[in-house]
Amino acid sequence: MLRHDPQTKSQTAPKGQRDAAGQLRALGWSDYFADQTTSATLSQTPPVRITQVHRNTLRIQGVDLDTIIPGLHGVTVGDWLLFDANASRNSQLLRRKSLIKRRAPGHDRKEQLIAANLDTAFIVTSCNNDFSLARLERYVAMAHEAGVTPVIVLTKIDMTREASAFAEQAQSISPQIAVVCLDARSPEAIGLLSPWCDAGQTVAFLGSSGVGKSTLTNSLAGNETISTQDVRASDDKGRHTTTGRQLHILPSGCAVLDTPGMREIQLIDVSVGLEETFADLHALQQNCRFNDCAHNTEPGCAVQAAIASGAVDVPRLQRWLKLVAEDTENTKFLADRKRRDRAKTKPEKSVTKHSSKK
Ligand SMILES: Nc1nc2c(ncn2[C@@H]2O[C@H](COP(=O)(O)OP(=O)(O)OP(=O)(O)O)[C@@H](O)[C@H]2O)c(=O)[nH]1
Ligand SMILES: [Mg+2]
Ligand SMILES: [Zn+2]
Repeated sequence: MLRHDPQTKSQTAPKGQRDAAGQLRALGWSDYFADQTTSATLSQTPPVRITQVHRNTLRIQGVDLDTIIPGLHGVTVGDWLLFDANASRNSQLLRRKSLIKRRAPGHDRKEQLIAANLDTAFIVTSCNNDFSLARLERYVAMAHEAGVTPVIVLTKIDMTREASAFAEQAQSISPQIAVVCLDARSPEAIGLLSPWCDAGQTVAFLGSSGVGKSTLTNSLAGNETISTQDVRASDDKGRHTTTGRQLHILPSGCAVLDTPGMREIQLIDVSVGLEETFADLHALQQNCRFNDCAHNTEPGCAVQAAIASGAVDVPRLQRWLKLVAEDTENTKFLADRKRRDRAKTKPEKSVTKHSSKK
């Protein structure tokens, strides 16, 4: 089994093997994935990570391997496959450590997988017109639901005198979430993000267009290979410069996902993430007299009592109720559609999910 054990490896492993372990670790391989495999499986189907997803193809990277293969259904950037070089469709998807998804834009409310196996989501916004507490809360709920650590990154502090006011607002979402303020172009940015960027970690930059996600990726990579573009001066909106998701494997051994600015993040399947993001309101709700209390005019409503005492921030309550309603509706719609589709058609062949040791 290709387990990660740096000390034993560096003392006992032959050079070739050590290099292989080092390469895998830089791609984000860890015991979590190794424990799903055996030496026999690994020798026939080596682990590869999906580092780019295109319409009909995937880019995969592994030990001494960096290639393009035909697309597979049901996978996303960051996924690990046990790669079958003879028939890539037979590759097996390793169980994910985390998965971030949203409701895709458009009327059919499909689920869109954004990224798998992230450790940290840097939720990026700028200290300007892009800043929106409601949007930050959406991202935080998505990250919590996925089991990914959310970190709020406020960029463009060099263009405002109000950085600390923006930071204070962002911190109001939860005292547990780290809020980092920086100039994405400055060398200091690397140090400020370094607590989350150790070797073997996978981090992603998420946020609207123009907030500095690619600039930060370039800063971490130590070069300027990814294109960036000025935002519109009139309203601070970006120009959707990055168009695809790409996992960059840095020489330091951290995997960094740069993503295109998302115009809309509709929540789906994030009830647990919302409970965690709005833990205070969720706890209060437990004390309402009725289980289905709408926190409106019902007698014995603990939330209304807290509003009366000044303990609850009313706009925050309104945002929470809106997100819970949206999540419930999208999740129900998708579940109903999946049920209808299952009744109508045979499922499309998708990559095999690898769930047990062989
Ligand atoms: N002054 C200043 N400019 C910044 C900062 N961060 C980003 N920029 C600039 O903002 C513009 C947009 O940055 P990008 O990195 O392209 O933004 P993005 O989030 O990748 O945008 P999309 O790829 O469109 O999603 C570029 O001109 C950057 O140089 C910052 O902290 N301070
Ligand atoms: Mg970009
Ligand atoms: Zn209530």
